[in-house]
Amino acid sequence: MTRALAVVVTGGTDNWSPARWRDRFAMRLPDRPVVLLPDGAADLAAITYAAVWKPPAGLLARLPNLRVVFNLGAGVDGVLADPTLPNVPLVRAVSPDLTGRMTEYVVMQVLLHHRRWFHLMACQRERRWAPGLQWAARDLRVGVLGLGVLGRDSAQVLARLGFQVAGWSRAPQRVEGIACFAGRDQLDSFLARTDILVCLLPLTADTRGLVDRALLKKLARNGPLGGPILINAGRGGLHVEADVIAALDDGTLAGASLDVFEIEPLPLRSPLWAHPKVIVTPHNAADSDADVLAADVADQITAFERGAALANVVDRAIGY
Ligand code: NDP
Ligand code: OXD
Repeated sequence: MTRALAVVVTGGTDNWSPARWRDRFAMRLPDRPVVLLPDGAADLAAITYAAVWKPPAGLLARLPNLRVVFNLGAGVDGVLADPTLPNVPLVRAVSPDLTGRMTEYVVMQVLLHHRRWFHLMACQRERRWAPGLQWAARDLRVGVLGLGVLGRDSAQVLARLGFQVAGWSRAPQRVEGIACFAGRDQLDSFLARTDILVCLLPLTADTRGLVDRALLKKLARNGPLGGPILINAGRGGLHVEADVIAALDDGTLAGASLDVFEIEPLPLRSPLWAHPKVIVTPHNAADSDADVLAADVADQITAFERGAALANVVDRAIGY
């Protein structure tokens, strides 16, 4: 058996150009074939590993000797949505590089709202010298939905900056300096003490549509920002976009930073593009780095073939 690696990267340019990923893997795994799929001429029976980003449904099922699927992002909702996904271990991306990038994004967005970026930019456009009131970080309560690899790091860095930080997870957690809430029973208390809601949950059957109008109404309304703020860098399916827009329009939300959307790319017709209270970014809060991930996957393959257990294997029953 040749033990080839298939690279399946769909629909990307720039960072997600398929050839770019194929080249990085070929550099890291010089002793084995690295093939870019779909490729009509490829020997599918020789493929034992697949490194994937948004693989077309049904493609992985055509690899009869597949042993491991490595997802090139942290979120696996797209891969798990394929009903024909072979029953082999699914490994997701976890790396300090990815975590650091997400923490940069979350901290940047929290600071933009905290330091009144919309107000300052409006003043600059109008040549108006109007510093206004600026409160301290300790006056703001940030709540992070999802206290996993990414949420925990963002929460801890925000806490070090002085914000009052809480996190919400499925199972109870202990994170130093963070007020930890868990499960649906504690969700309302978590929301009631939150001025800025950061969403870093995986998209699962349990979390889809969680951030809806009813949830947004439960956020704190007595903070210094004039209303709560939503930052979603998890997945677009976590929020109900029509509810978010309605909440922005009627003042339930004072602002939002959205990196992920129900439909991506965000359709041109979406009012979010030009909404005066919204910062839109194109699902690049934390890009996967091809050099870092190719090295991580190559290391995992080497260790796996020596008999070691794979790290960061997804629990398919719970969906993350
Ligand atoms: P993890 O799996 O490490 O953490 C997930 C967290 O969510 C855990 O704390 C988990 O709880 C919690 N959670 C899951 N389901 C529930 C639930 N039903 N109720 C309460 N809490 C729940 O994931 P990561 O931190 O690595 O990544 C999070 C997500 O970020 C990814 O799934 C992906 O969608 C998104 N992402 C977005 C990127 C972007 O560029 N926009 C880049 C990278 C990731 P528990 O601790 O109890 O298990
Ligand atoms: C990821 C992502 O899941 O980029 O890593 O969204």
